[in-house]
Amino acid sequence: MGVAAYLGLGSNLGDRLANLERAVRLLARHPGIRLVRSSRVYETEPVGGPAQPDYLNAVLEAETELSPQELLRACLGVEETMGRVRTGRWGPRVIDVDLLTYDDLEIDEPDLTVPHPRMHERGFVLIPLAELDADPPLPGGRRLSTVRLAPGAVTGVRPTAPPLEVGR
Ligand code: GSY
Repeated sequence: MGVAAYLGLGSNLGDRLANLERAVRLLARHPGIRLVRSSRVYETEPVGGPAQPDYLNAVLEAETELSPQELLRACLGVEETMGRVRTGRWGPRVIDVDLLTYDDLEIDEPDLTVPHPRMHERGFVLIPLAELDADPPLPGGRRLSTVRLAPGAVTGVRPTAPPLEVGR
């Protein structure tokens, strides 16, 4: 029995749904990762950065034997395999694979902060995550019931496709 982790997926370039599906296949192929469930797929207005296309976002529940650092490397490996070009921190991308939570651990290292430090401000993370977990780990021990979202953070988040097939 591994540790439960949530991963955030996002894409706003090319065939966005195909990109999410490919990321799922690549993650599922990793021997230390078992994908348990996916949220539905949401079309979401971009948050931050330059004018850019709308995203598709989803959240995956995983069970893993990997350490948080190994799981992060696996996520970055998927981005690399899919040819993500880093056009700046907030720019458009073929795929983004974020490690959102790892068990109930709070990690604050130069390359890894868990829970993801901005996840509680982002409707495109919280709405799909809430489908999978009514009380997920959030930064600083916050509870979902006390989170205040910015105006528009939720209205820009629309369900558009069923959960990604995780192959169980
Ligand atoms: O943090 C992931 C990349 N990203 C996203 C995203 O995935 N969805 C939306 N709606 N806006 C975003 N801005 C950035 S950066």
